[in-house]
Amino acid sequence: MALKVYIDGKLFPQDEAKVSVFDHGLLYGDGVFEGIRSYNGNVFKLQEHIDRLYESAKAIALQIPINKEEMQEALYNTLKANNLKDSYIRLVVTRGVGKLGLEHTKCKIPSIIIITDFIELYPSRLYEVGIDAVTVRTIRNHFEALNPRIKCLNYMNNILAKIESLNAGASEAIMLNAEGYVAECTGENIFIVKHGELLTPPVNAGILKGITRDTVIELARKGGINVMEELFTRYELYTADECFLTGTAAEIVPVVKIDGRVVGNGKCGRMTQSLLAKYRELTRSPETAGVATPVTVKT
Ligand code: PXG
Repeated sequence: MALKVYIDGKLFPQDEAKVSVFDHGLLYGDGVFEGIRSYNGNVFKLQEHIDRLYESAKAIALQIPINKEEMQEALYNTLKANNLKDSYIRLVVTRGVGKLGLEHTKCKIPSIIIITDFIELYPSRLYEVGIDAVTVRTIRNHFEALNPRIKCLNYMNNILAKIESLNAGASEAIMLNAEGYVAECTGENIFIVKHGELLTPPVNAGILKGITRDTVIELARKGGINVMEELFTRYELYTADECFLTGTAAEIVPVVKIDGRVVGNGKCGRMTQSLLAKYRELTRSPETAGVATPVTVKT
């Protein structure tokens, strides 16, 4: 069955879900988005994702034409129309249709797009054997140029980094900031473990304030683990006991090699394993999985 896609208040079969070539989202990457997951009908951290979407929009002076409650309702209706319980949800707000030229005021009405799709899970082996990452030359956008806290439609900075890592034969790129401190990966935040403590770059390192990152910090602290949000360099990466990445799609992925240096014992570390188990429990148990979809959906 064809998926139905929400565009500006209406649902379209996926083949007919189209936007104008004059939309500034396409022409300039002018817009914002969120990537969200639902687990067994529960949308995980929905309020946090919606809040971040509206803050990203505010930061680029884009006024979303519907309020947060209406956005939530539109999202649920789209999930319901597609009968999806475990899904990947993409909320997109573009600047809308305008004339050629950068002036955002030429675009009168922002467009809202909601895609709900089957989630393509990462191979389970990846969570056991881990991934190989490299640090790349492409630095993360400087916060004074384009603050990485804004989850905007222009991902070229991240794509260039990803290309570098793939060319180097590694599956993920670790991006540094303009000062040479570790920032984040192309679509995930980064953590290291050293002497039983967790270390992750602070938001002012110039990163996206990941919702999975925040969840992992909370889970770790609840479990009595000391978590530090501090700047660190490649040296700390190379000498870490464990390293893992966090993101909505990937959840928690172990990194076992960085720039050819084996991390820890070269396998998924114990703290990574335990946090992944806790994260899975949190997302998959109905009491903690967040907002339940107020609709009946098929398994
Ligand atoms: N950093 C960057 C640059 C990201 O794009 C994260 C960190 C992790 O944030 P969350 O809030 O997910 O823990 C991201 C997230 C997509 C897609 O469709 C992208 C992300 C998440 C889900 C889907 O490309 N990026």
